[in-house]
Amino acid sequence: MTRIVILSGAGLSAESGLGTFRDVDGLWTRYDLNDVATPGGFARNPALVHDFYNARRANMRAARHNMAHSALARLSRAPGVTLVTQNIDDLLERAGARDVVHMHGRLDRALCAACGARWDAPEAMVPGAPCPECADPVTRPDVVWFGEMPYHMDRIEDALARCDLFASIGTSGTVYPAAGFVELARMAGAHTVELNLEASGGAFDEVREGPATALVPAWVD
Ligand code: BV8
Repeated sequence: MTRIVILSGAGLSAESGLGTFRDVDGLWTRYDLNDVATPGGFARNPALVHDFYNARRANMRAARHNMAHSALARLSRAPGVTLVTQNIDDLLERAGARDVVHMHGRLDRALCAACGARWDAPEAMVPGAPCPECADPVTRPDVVWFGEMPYHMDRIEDALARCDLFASIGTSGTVYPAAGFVELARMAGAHTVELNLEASGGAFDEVREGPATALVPAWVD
C-alpha cells in the first residue's frame, strides 16, 4: 500500500472565495496577525478577534467547496492516505472528505480557554459568552494561534515518517511546523510534490504550477 500524506493551505480554498493570507489582497495585508491570531491579541481585544473570525465564519458558510476539495475527498477514502490541512474551513468535509486532520483547528468549533471544552461555534461569537460546561467567560474560536502548539502533531509526524508520497497543495510554506513537513517526508524517502499557483520555492522533487481546481483533480485521478 502506498502511504500518502497531503498538506493543504489557503490556496486550496482560494477559488471558493475564501481569502489567502499572504497573496496580494491577503488577510495579513488587512489585519496585523499579532492583533487577531495570537493569544496576546485575544487578551488585549477579544472583540476584534471575534469580529475577525465571525467575518471569516460567515464567508465560509456562504462559500461552496470546489473541484479540488472534491478530488481530495475522493482520495481521502483510499487506504493509507492522511489528509492534513492548515485551513480552518470545513470545505473538505462538505466535499465529503473523511478524517481531515485540522492542524490549525476549525472555524466552526469553539473552545473554552479554562476547561478545554469544545462545541459547535455559533454564527457569531462574542466576548464573555460563558462556556456551556464550566460557565467560564473566556471562550474563543477553536483555532491555533501563533505561539500555540498545532493539533495532532504526533499523528502527523508518524504519518510523515512512514510516507512514500508527500503532496503540498496551495500553501506558501511560510508557517512552521507545517513548512517543515516536506523535509520530514524527504528524510523518510518519500517522493515530494508541490501543487501551487506559483512555486513556493520549497525543496520538492516535483512542482506543478496552476490553480488547484485544475491541478488537484488531474493529479488525484
Ligand atoms: C508554534 C490561525 C511552538 C488560524 C495560523 C515567534 C514566536 C512563536 C512562534 C514563532 C515565532 N517565530 C516563528 C514562529 C513559529 C510560527 C511561524 O511559523 N511563524 C511564521 C510567520 C514565521 N509558528 C507558530 O507559531 C506555530 N506554533 O510554532 O508553536 C510551540 C512549541 C511548544 C509549545 C507551544 C508552542 C503555530 C502556527 C499556526 C498559526 N496560525 N492561523 C487562522 O486564522 O487561520 S497560520 C496561517 O498561515 C493559517 O493557518 C494558514 O493556514 C497558514 C499558512 O498560510 P498558507 O495556508 O500557506 O496561506 P498563504 O496565504 O501564506 O499562501 C497561500 C498559498 O496559496 C500561496 O502559496 C499561493 O501561491 C497559493 N494559491 C493562491 N491561490 C491559489 C493557490 N494555489 C492553488 N490554487 C489557487 N487558486
